[in-house]
Amino acid sequence: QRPDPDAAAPLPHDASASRRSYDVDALAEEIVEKLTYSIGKSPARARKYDWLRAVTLTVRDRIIDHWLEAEDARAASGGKQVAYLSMEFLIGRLLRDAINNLNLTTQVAEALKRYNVDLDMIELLEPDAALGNGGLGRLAACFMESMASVGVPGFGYGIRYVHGFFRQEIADGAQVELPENWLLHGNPWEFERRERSYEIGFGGKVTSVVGEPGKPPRQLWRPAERVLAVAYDTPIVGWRGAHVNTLRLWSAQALDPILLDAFNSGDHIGALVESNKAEAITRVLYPADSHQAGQELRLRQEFFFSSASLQDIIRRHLETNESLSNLHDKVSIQLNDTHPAVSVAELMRLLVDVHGMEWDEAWEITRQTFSYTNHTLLPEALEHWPIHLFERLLPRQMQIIYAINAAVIRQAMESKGFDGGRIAAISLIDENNGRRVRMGQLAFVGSHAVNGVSALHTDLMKETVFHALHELYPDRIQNKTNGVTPRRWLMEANPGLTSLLKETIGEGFLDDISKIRDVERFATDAGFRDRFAAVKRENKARLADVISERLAISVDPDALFDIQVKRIHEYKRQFLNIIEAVALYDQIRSQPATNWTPRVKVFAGKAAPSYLQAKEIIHLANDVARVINSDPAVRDLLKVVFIPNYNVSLAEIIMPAADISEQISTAGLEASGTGNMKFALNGALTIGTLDGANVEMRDHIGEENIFIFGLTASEVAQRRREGHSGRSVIEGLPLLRDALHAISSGVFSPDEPNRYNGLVGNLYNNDWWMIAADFQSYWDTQRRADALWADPAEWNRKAILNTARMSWFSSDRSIREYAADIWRTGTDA
Ligand code: NBY
Repeated sequence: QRPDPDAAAPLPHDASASRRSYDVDALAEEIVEKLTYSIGKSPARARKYDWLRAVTLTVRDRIIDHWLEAEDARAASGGKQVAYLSMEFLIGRLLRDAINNLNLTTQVAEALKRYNVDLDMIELLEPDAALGNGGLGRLAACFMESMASVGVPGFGYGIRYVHGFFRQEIADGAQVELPENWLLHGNPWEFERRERSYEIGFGGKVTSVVGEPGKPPRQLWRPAERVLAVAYDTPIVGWRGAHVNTLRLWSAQALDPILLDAFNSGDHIGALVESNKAEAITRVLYPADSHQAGQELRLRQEFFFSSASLQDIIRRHLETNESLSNLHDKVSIQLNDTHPAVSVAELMRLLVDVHGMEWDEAWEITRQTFSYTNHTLLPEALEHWPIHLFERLLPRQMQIIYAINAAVIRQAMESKGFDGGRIAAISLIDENNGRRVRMGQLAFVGSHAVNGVSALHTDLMKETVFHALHELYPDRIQNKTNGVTPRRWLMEANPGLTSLLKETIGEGFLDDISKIRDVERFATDAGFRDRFAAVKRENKARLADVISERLAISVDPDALFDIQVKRIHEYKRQFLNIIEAVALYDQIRSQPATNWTPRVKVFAGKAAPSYLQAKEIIHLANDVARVINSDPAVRDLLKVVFIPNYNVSLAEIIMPAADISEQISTAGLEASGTGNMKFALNGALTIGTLDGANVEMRDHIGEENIFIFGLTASEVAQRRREGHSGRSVIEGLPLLRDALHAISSGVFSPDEPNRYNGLVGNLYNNDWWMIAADFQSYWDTQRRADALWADPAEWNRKAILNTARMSWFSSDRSIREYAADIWRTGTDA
């Protein structure tokens, strides 16, 4: 028998001996070495993708040095670590991020130039890692980068989907979903860790085993099905290479890849059934961001990655600790929404059933270890699973949930005198809708801290969804306003602005983004304002090129770029924006003599494939675009553009190119928003409602530098209570009425005049999202923006103040707050 290489004591890592050089000669030499010996191509024969791979491997080596050091330092210190459990990590491309954070941009570009290869071109070949739907997944990616930058030792745990978020095409105006295939050319960033694999069970039975005298019987779960979770690790490097954390994604494999008995007896297909079923678990990302899929495969995904991550956390803990009784001192597990909430029950099972801990101690440790972030209050998005499905798939976890529920209810009755309605409100079981497990309640009671993602959202959590639980545990809910990483969303996405800032205020803001505020005093400096405007103009020209290449529509970079990019949802109100475009179109045609501001309205975003209204909104945007863009009467004063396949890489081009950022959700419904932050940091002025983080942005930027309109969250709630309907509003507003009439009478859909009857009818009949209610206020605010646009000095002054005052919305700040208030781990600063 050969020795097991993993069983050997780890060799000490001598950093200085293996540290790779950062100079251009060494880089150039090594890129060719990778090309030759890792890829098997000579520079003369290498194709673009070969260069990408060679550069990636060369950069990766430099990260690995830091990575191994970080691992050693971490193991030696025995300090507390964070495990960020998220079903989604919407990373995008990694090469530019890695090169930038290692400060290697000029050297790598120079090295490649020696072979006549352009770094910018190479970077564009990398596929986006689109392992997420939208804001929630992108937040997880920003948080990973910020943890590595501020020095929180963190592990991200998630799923290695073979197919990420679908690719969107627009055919005849409508969304078409195509499979995404990011692993097609292999993934040079990941390391398969065979030695880190765990068995995950499903189904089967639970039996009671009589224990020692005086001890309760032990429960033994015998799953009917078992699959293997195999780890794939990706290093995430922080700013200036200071720290490298690990993103560990799980892939599902069958324990027996082939059933030999079946195969040998001639059943070649049947021999593969099991492996197909196992591998299906990590095959594809669910593309819905606002309603629960409710399918068995989804629950399998949730349990699969939760159990694998917990088993891994426990194994790592026991490598350096005697027992699990100090688990909560050594690890903090953050649940990114309720998708990993089954972890609460699974950790209890592992502690009690597998590691023999007493229930009460296990419960204390579980609660001290977990914390939970809520990202939505929309009722249709709250996760709940039918009991029969849960019980069939996870029988032991179901028992544990009942036991937790009984204990929580008992405590609520004894300590706070809860009864009837309030017991029903806190119960982990929803008895009203065919008995379901409520994952929000489970995550809440299993955590020591629960947070919302903006101040307003956190207040609303206390008042609405978690009202009763907040009464029971008044200290548990806290706020952690979201943030975005300034490395990706300023330095990498907007190199022009970054250089201008460096020249103007020095390089300090690169290490400490709060120093960006120093640029405030240049807001009134005409010379600086012109240079700031010139950078914006260049970024707009770059976006105009993309629009021209992809859509063959020409737009003028000197027009006002008014941009709304995000998932398509009724509550985000892209419809309101489109109606405004139609109303403006009417006005331009009927009042040709007015001095209209030339505008380009840009839309992008994906609809969940089963969300029909959202798909109609996409169709409408495309129909309206086609008609307006081809009407000579508009004389290029208005263009409407829907850019297909919105993703992280496209966002990096769009965010720096906006003059206006549309953040117009129905107040009370957007938990935070993060696109709002990316736009404002890059000097766009926001038109927004008092929703999510817009409220705090107004406080930081100053109310005179942001366009706020519309009903507040409490006014929306009030109107809904009163039974608001759109009809009377619409009938009193000819501008709105005529625009809606145009839409519903087929002006934009002559091939199918009734196409938008449903969409428009909803506004008349109930106007749930307050589109009619907010229309006039929105219209007026857009015209105020037009007026300001006529004064470029004033517009640019405000834009500069936006950039100068957005630093608080860095995800570094968010992460420091999590580290201090929830995780109680250290940071560098
Ligand atoms: O999380 C978003 C919020 O809408 C946004 O306001 C916030 O800024 C952001 C980060 O906190 N929520 C979100 O993106 N949600 C999802 O993507 C999502 C994905 C899957 C499911 C539900 C929601 N699901 O149930 O499968």
